[in-house]
Amino acid sequence: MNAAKSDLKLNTQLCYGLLGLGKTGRSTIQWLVDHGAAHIVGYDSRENPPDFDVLKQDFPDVQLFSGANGAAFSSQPIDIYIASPGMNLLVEPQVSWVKNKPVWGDVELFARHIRSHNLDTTVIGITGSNGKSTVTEMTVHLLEKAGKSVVMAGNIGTPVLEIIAAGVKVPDYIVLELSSFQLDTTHELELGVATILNLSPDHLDRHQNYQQYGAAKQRIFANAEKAVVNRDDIESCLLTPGGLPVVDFSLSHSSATYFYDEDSGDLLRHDETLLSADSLVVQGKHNVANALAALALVEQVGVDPMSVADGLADYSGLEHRMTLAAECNGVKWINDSKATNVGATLAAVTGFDNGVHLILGGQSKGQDFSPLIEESVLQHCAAIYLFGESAKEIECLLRQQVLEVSVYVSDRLDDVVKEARRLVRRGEIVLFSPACSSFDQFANFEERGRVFTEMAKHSCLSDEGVK
Ligand code: UMA
Ligand code: ADP
Repeated sequence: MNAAKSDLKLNTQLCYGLLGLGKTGRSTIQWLVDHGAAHIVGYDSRENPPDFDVLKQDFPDVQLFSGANGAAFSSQPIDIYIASPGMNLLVEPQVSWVKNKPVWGDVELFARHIRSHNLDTTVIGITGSNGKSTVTEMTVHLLEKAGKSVVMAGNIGTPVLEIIAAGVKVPDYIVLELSSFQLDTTHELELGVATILNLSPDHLDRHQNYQQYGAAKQRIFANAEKAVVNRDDIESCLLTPGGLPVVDFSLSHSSATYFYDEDSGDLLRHDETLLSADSLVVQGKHNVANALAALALVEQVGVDPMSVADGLADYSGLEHRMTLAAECNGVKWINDSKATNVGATLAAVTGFDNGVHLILGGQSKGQDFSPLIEESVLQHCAAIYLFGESAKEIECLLRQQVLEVSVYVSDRLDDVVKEARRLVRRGEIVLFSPACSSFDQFANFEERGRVFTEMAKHSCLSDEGVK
């Protein structure tokens, strides 16, 4: 049941305790200050969080603590904690601090503001294990094509409070990409339409178990008016509550409203052709599913999909997701560094026929890698290269069976790239789709993708290597 509007107004007399002082923490402090909060304190578990000095200078009235100064922070008279998504609330000392206290995220402040101020906008919420950013951008693209004003925010990169800052015009639509971490601390978000695009294991180092991860995602429907459902993904389908008006999409079930007809190569709404899959710039079947999802989402918020569908042909995709890094001597080098879980890598590998030289590795996040070594996946691969923290674990799994693919292991990405260059043959593909997060060796997946792209280009500049 929704809280009364009057209860959703910011209580400026309370003490707000911010957990995490990254992008989200900073934008939350700014927003709370702008809206008259009298008492704000903040903490980051990192000894020296990025731009800490600048933050202190910009907000001299906000008490900020970091690293070992947690005890001083937690002794403040905090009424409500506002947690950044990167802050793990299941470990000490955070778990003790927040016990018996309300915990919100920036999305909760956003939701309360929209409702208590009756802002005239429709909010669309997108979550899922993979495809969130792509579907978020595609949805924005379609709404813009329909002539609407639209802004996107959330996990895609812009903290949600920045888009409702004082003086910023409220758009017709707000498209939010929401992570499980953000949903975990969100309670009152009203959405015109919500979707869980798919569900596969991810972030199991941060959620108690897979069920809790799914439960976090399911919170997206708490106050949603409508839903979009992926008919091909039983797990996310099961998380969608009955009783919501649903539009579904599928790559394999022609009974779904939005369907990809493999015979004709067209994306359909029932029997009507919307556009041809060939006209999409973004590659792979999973991106056809993403396009269907975006079309279903805009239909659910009152836009005629027929009149805007061809707009998807201009959508060129995000970097580090199945991006062509280099091409030479008949070999394509693909950068899919954003594949930070097994589900994303499965979609990438199985999207090719065969001859894939697959590079995997990084931080495991507690994942089970066994789906990657199924015969149905390995049949697409010519060789597998493993690097980084999880290399040994994946290697041990692979070596449990008789392999027809060669396996090469090194701690270092440059070593495995050199080996791939030596082994790859004309007509084959080098696919960098690591299935792991990047933090063991890189600042983030973007840096990892840039490093791989440089290595791929360098390999191409050299004459030797590809036969
Ligand atoms: N951290 C600490 N101690 C703290 C706070 C953070 O060590 O006290 C670490 C975290 O473990 C993390 C980093 O600092 O490694 C940043 O965490 P944060 O919560 O401060 O991050 P922000 O800079 O505020 O960015 C967050 C989202 N980050 C995370 O969820 C980790 C961004 O999603 C999001 O774009 C941004 O808010 C705006 O909403 C990034 C992300 O990696 C892209 N998301 C994960 C994913 O997509 O897999 C969920
Ligand atoms: P997210 O924001 O959920 O991480 P992205 O659109 O950034 O999703 O894509 C992340 C990774 O998942 C990329 O490797 C991409 O190729 C892959 N991917 C994108 N859409 C899907 C999908 N529908 N199913 C499986 N993998 C996908």
